[in-house]
Amino acid sequence: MDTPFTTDHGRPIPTLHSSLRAGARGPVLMEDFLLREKLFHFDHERIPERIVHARGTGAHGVFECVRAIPELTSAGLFQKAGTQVPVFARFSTVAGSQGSKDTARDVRGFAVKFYTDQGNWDLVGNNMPVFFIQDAMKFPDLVHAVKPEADRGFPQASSAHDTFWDFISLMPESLHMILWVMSDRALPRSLRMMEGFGVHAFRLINAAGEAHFVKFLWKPHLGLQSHLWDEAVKLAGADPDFHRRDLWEAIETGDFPAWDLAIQVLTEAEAAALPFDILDPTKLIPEELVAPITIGTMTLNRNPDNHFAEVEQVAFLPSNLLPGMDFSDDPLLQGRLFSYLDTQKSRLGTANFAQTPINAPRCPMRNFHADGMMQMGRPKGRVTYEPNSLAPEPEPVFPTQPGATGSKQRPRPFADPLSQALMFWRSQSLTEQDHIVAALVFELGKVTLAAVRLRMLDCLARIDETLGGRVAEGLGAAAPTAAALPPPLLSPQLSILFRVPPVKGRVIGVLVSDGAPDAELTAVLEAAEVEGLAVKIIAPRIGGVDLASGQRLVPDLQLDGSPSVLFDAVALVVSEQGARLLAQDKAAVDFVADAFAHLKALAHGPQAAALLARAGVRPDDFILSLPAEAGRLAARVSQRHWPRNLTQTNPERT
Ligand code: HDE
Repeated sequence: MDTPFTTDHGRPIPTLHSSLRAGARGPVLMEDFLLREKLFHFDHERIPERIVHARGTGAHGVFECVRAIPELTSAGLFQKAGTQVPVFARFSTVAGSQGSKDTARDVRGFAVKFYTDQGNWDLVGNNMPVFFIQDAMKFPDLVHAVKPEADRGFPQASSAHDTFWDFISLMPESLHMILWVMSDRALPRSLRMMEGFGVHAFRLINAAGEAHFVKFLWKPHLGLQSHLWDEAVKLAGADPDFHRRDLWEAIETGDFPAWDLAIQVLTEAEAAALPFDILDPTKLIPEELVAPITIGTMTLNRNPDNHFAEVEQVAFLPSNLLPGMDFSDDPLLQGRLFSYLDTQKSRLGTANFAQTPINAPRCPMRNFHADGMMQMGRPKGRVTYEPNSLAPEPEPVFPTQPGATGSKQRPRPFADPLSQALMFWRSQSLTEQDHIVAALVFELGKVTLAAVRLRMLDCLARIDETLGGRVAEGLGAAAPTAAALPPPLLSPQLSILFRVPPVKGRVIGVLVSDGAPDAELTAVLEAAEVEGLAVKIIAPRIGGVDLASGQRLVPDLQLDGSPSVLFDAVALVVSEQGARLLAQDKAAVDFVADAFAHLKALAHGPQAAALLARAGVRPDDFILSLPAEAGRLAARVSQRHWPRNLTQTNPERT
């Protein structure tokens, strides 16, 4: 760097390693303003973390309108296909604090700031289409219930504890969301492989002033994929930063993640004909009822320069809409409209937070807001009021559309909390149902208050007796009974396993040893290249191994600290002697045994027999041989071999 070090005020200074002292062993002098400035700044480095969504990561990118919708909205962004605007996206977990793990069972925040020439549009959504509650009044209660319990300060980043389930068991409206959170959607394989949802109904207004209800959906180009619970738990230890690293590395290597933005559009009459209230954020509109229309694509292509300045300081406001968009009267959304402004002031410390570079609009901004702490602008002129006769009036650009407002009241919750919970449950594959049951058994097993457990079982049985019965069985409790609900609409789109995801963006982990056959390695590398997959080479020592040809191979990772949960599929490229040695190495045996237990595709040459035997690997369709079946390994990298799942055949369980 050419720029010399300076004080915060620009005075050049040398790099300093010691303070100014009265003699070599004497006290530090108060005159040492350089020490004072350095410590002063350090002592003030922290700002309050977000109350929820504290742990996040983000990236810059571009959004392109791919389908103009002037018939629906007058927003400039959607007038012409091909219009591009910069975006910043932040993904987060909800419950944990900033230093918690990435792979917690949790909802993921999916917030996008679009910097348009009509100002910033913030679409502040989640990776699930519904929410726990219907009314902002209950939000502090929900968050207090899921956060560490007030007296003991734990558990961190976990809903598996008494207060959460106590609250949930008394809130029937939360049951639909609970099934989502207990499903594999709460364990995304990658932030790049999850959907996003605006959750609330919004309104789009066209130039003629006509309004439509709209729901926003993000669809990942890499498809939907999830971790197994056991992987998520192990990853929390092996790499608590798994998701942020995955996103960072994908962008660094030019493998830019992308999502389509789609809308579900309804006229007010169509919305009124839905079997539930469109203003109810605990309900989704099945894609089978209203097909999503793709209107744009977001590509994330640049990592932040500075995590604090960008990811920490980005301040989303659901109230940031474009002209041609409007809120609905969803009471949860209404509550968010003022809550986020409060949060930003308390986190960023000043009403001028919108002037920070990550938050500032990229279009001209003009109003008569004046002064305040940390004012960065220097507006010119003597006029900061209106009406005035000394400076031109600003044009009104954001006429508010009339909503469907009624008389003032505190109404009862939206009706029917159960039928969409049943739709979600019945639309899952058997494997996914197993996972939901296992998650509920795990979480409720952590609940120490028997009355809460029973109340929760009762809630589950009211959704579906089989669901309640299976969870009761897992807990060793009596099966609850309840009246059956009418059969629901089935929505296969709600199942992750309904579709086979594409293979792009996945990683093969190749465990190598000394004397490993070059041909096997080449076969894996070539197959990966054909499919556009990343490959990580793992060796017992980071210094490398000598292949059979004598060529030195330096790995990406050392075996200790690189368990197979980091990869989507694995290959064992080892010599016979290497396999025998690795069979004595716990990390290697776990590497193979975990890949097998996590139902992954695994390819190996004949020399790997000793290691396979030690790890308990049995042949099946996803155990492939090298070099011949390297292509099949690559083709199966985004899938799991569910029939291998022991829980389905374990006689103790059936
Ligand atoms: Fe938030 N929410 N929220 N929320 N939310 C925050 O705002 C709040 C809700 C969501 O990456 C906070 O800037 C209330 C629904 C995301 O910076 C806070 C209510 C949905 C993020 C806040 C809700 C969300 C937040 C904390 C009920 C999905 C992270 C820091 C009325 C549609 C944004 C901050 C980021 C963050 C309040 C409900 C999503 C405390 C009062 C529903 C993705 O202001």
